[in-house]
Amino acid sequence: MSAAGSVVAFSGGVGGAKLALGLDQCLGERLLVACNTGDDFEHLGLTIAPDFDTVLYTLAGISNPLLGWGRSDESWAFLDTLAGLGGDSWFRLGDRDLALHVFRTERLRAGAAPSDVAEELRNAFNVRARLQPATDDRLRTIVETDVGTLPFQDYFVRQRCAPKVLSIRFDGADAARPAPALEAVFNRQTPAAYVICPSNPYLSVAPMLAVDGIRQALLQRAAPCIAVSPIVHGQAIKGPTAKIMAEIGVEPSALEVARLWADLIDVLVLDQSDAGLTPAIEALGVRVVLADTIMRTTADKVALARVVLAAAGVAA
Ligand code: FO1
Repeated sequence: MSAAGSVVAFSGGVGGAKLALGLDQCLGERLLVACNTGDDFEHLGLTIAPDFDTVLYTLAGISNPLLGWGRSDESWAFLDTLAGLGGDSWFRLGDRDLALHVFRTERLRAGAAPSDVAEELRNAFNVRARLQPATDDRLRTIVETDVGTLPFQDYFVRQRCAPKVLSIRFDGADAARPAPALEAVFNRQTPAAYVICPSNPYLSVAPMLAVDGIRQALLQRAAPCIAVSPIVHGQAIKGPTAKIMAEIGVEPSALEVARLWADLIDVLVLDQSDAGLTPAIEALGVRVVLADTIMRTTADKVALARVVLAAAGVAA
């Protein structure tokens, strides 16, 4: 990837992947997407990296349009058969998706690094942008809840985010380093911009920012960092962001997102419907750009990506 005009985007799963797709259409190989690995887990003997896979399938044009995660054109013979045997079927692995998990698990077992496997998958699926796990080191999101300590997928999928969140921690983050491709961009090249995609700030972005090398890169950035608020008019576009914010005692609003990231970002892209928050956010030293941030179509995703790139002064 040439450094000139390159953009590093940070993404969680479904919401972040939508903007990543828009950025990919604008930038192609000038884009490097760092994917959250806090959701990764071992299940049925397989290593599963849901946010990476969601971004991969989305950029490859084969994501499940209804679910946002998993593949389109999916069949469920494996899962149905497993359920019939009394096996664990709460985490829905489709037949085609399963092949990817088997491939990744085998490659890791053979000694490949997660970021090498990511590159192999990106090539296999003909994705133009570079996709990388935020870190090759083990990092796991753990949710302390009113029903006990839950690994992320137990909280998110098995218990459908129903337990009340008390706190969230990222096991392994202290020792984790950015994936090598990210470190190279941070240290040897200067990207033209950083982008924080509209992903859950607490569950999807925070695990990446908990990696010191990533947080420091943003704190000491020589290029603008543009975030898109995942909160629109007090509601999460998708998922439990607003519920979690209420549970940990902060008001679900884009203003809180700006407070959380004030020292890491230069611009917060807000939905038009949140225009009233502009003065309070700009008082934090964060410039506001208003846009239509709800992305339904590919055209919406590209349009929002163009707004983000314009805010960063990057040619699309
Ligand atoms: N999310 C669900 O809500 N239910 C599932 O059964 C589920 C299965 C699944 C399988 C593969 C994959 O890559 C992702 C999957 N997800 C599922 C999404 C996953 O839990 C993500 O961690 C969340 O969407 C948060 O980004």
